[in-house]
Amino acid sequence: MNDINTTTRPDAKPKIKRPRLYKVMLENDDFTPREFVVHVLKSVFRMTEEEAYIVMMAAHQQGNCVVAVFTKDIAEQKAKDATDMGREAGVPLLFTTEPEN
Ligand code: TYC
Repeated sequence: MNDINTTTRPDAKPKIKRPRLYKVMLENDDFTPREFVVHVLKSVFRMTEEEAYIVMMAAHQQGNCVVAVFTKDIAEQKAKDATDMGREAGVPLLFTTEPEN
């Protein structure tokens, strides 16, 4: 089977689909200091201080907040790296992933 179906069927639909995207969610907790959450968001998700503060406060007030959206592998790696920074600092900071729609 040829990989580009338009070679033999010029009117065929292209078969390349966008990968499913995954949200990285920041979960609130009662123990992690606000400044530490901001530090992790800046470090792992390359946010500015202002962006990180807004996301941290949204999670603090709502219970959780979407941090960013990535392909599955990147979302899972970033959620792990960010959660590990909390664990290494002895706080229960948690980032999770979930498919978008
Ligand atoms: N709720 C924490 C506090 O009051 C701060 C915090 C915000 C922790 C967001 C986690 O995802 C979080 N110290």
